[in-house]
Amino acid sequence: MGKMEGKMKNMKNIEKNNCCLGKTLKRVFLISYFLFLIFAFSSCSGPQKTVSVESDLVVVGFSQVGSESDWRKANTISMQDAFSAENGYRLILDDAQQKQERQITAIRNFINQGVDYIVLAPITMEGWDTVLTEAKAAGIPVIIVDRMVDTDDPDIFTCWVGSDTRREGDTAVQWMEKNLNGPLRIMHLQGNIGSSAQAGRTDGLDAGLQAHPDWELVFRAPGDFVQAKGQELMEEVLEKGLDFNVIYAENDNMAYGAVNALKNHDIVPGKDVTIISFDAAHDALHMVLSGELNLDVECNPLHGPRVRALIEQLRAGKTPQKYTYVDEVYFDSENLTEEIIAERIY
Ligand code: GZL
Repeated sequence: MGKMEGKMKNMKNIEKNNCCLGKTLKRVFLISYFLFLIFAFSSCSGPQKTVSVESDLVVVGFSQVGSESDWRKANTISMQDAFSAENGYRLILDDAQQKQERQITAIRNFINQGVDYIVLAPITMEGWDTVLTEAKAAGIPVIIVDRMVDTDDPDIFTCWVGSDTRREGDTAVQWMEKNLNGPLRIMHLQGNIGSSAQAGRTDGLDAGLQAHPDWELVFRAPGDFVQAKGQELMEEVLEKGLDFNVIYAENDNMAYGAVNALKNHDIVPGKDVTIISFDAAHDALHMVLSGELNLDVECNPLHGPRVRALIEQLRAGKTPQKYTYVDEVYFDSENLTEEIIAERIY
């Protein structure tokens, strides 16, 4: 074989070897690339949730009234924050859209699902004995939050946390006695009829009417704690030409509606007519500062941490206090500042 041929053959051998080497390297690259992809995708899904992680969470079924007001929305957020997965809970939230029958159905669903705890914000006081007895028979503790249930058997629920709405009504009447002179002609916007929130605030006003012969109730109707209904009732009173100088609105959202109607009739809210409200939600407190509302009695919705504390006592085998009332204040132009509003959560 001549030198050239020899060189050519060597060249070919080198080429062949290079070619094999190239194929080998390509194969190694492809295999390692696929191995990389498999690892990457399997690890980026994060820690694999196993059933045991889910089943470690304490399951709380929460039957909520609805989303009718600023208060209710703040209450729901407070419950969701308190019963988060990070805190070791899974919250099943049911919004009853203001219907008791939906709450009763939700509680039965919670029983069938075998939740660990049931929390009920009852839209009205009556009508809970049957379904809460079923929950008790299923061995599921029931915590009542916010409004009260009316029952002959208080053992059908474990404990309650909420506001003393009669005290709220009395606070409003005391403020009226101190700050309003002369005959009062009162227009009364009530919340959900039959709810303990409405009953307490109405009873407070009725006690004031009883004690003051120069206080007259010129109009009373349920606005269901809803802004649109508050405005509608205010329009009705204005169209009837009723003579009033005080509006007693059982929550801020109905007060917002009344203020809108007054403005539509060139009546200056808080000046031409005194406006009393309840809840002390953020927007309402700004209206107290601006003078559109004259008094706002606080009703604190931040029950999430309170209900969680009760459940954690139960989980620790302790017996919580049967009834826990939250402390509340009132706001008017004398005691309210922007700083106070800025510090408040809702
Ligand atoms: C009060 C709560 C009431 C609020 C309203 O405890 O039940 O329901 O005052 C809400 O704003 O709709």
